[in-house]
Amino acid sequence: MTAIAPAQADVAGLTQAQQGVVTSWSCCGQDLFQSTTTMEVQDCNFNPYGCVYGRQGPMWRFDMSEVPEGSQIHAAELTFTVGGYCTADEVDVNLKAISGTLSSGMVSGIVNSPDQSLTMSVNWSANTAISAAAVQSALEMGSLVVYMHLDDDVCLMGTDANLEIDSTPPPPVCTGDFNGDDMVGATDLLVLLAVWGDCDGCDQDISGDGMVGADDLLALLSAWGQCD
Ligand SMILES: [Ca+2]
Ligand SMILES: [Ca+2]
Repeated sequence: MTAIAPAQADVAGLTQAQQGVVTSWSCCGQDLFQSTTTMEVQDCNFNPYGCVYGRQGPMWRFDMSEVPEGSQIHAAELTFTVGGYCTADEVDVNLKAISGTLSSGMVSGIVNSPDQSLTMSVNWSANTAISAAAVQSALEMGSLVVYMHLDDDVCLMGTDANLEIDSTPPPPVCTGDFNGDDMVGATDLLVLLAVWGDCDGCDQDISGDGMVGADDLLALLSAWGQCD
């Protein structure tokens, strides 16, 4: 008797899909997100109302599309590296799951109602565990946004963020097993034949061409028997 191997956990770094600077105080411009690859300080401090650098912070969007749909997130770790000496003892970090592309219109939601908010000590670099639940909901939404609220501009220069997650992919799907009995057999064949023809989005459309036909029948027959 063969023991069933446990599902392998994958540890992977996520890709930064967007990065930029947020200005979220009214005297520097309301809730503005500006994409930048350099994380340079904007000229907010020249504002006649006396705004200072601390009214800005970097924001990143991490794309979850590399993680298979249906994966279980076990743990996640956020790491910051700082380009120059960071004189801020602590930074506030907000995390929020979003769908679509990060824009100025999303900033106030990320600032005011994050999925998770935490405080980190930052000096050159820092890392912390973050909520697996927040990352799980990001997997469903498409992206996780990380917002770092700074007290000091020095931290902003060259700041970078990395997100590493530990997840287990969903169990493999057994092609052609439509009734879920862990084998491909006569019942599945009848299910397929019953929806023969145009069938957009059907499970029985194995080839994904919008119809159930000969290609799907061949795929079912080639998977005939016990599922792997
Ligand atoms: Ca079956
Ligand atoms: Ca088909």
